[in-house]
Amino acid sequence: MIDTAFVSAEEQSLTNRFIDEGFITTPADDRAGLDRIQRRAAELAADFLRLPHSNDPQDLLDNIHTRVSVAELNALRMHVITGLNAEPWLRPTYFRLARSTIETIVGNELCMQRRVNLSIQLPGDDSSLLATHSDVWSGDSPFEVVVWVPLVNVHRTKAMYLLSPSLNGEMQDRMASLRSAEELYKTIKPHATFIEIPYGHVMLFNQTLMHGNRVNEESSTRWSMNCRFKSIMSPYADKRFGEFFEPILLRPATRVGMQYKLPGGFHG
Ligand SMILES: O=C(O)CCC(=O)C(=O)O
Ligand SMILES: [Fe+2]
Repeated sequence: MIDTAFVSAEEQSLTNRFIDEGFITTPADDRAGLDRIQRRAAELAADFLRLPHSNDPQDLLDNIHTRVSVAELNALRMHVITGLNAEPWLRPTYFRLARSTIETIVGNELCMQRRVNLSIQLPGDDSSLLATHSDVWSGDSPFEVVVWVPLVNVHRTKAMYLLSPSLNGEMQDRMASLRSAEELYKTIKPHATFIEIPYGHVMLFNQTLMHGNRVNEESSTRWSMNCRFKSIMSPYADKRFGEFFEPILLRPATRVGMQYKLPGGFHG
């Protein structure tokens, strides 16, 4: 057991939340940065739909289902996320939204996913759902966390669900006897929470826990972004250093150590 005398009361409280609940929601560290991302997403969506730029980006995003069909949705999503990832400020800004929480939960020598992802879920649309999963099942390392950022208010089925850490192991053990993704969802449903997050807040969650989404039964559209972070020196799975992940913070002592060569004649 780690001696808790080495962490502040605030860090200990975040640690307990992450371990016990599997997620932390908190106000964005950089609200102006979040507003900039939201505004740019709305501009890109308006460009795709040949609409004038709105001075109420959140309203445009929430009500995009009145302007786009399910058939056009993926093209819209690709246009917006390609445009956002093309902004040199996107990733540093995204990091700043949750920097203090990432540093407490993950560390301060960090890799970040190279491309930030975007989900758009129109009310009633079953074409872009993510069935119950853990990211670790598809090549992510259990040392990674996800920073998940809604661009609109999310609650109930407009949000994503996460299984409680206290039940994840037991549910994984039961999986072998289940026949379908839907059966898995039905099994975990009583223990899964749809995480309500108001715009302006961000979430960091444990992606080793089962999670996913359902048909959005609310009356407005969900827009959310997600991006993975891990400690540079922690083990990698299929999502490789330099391909999927890029170092964003490496401390000078580590750089010195990585570059150091013993003088000739020494055999370390
Ligand atoms: O946004 C969602 O509903 C699910 C996101 C997800 O699976 C992830 O970020 O790993
Ligand atoms: Fe996931």
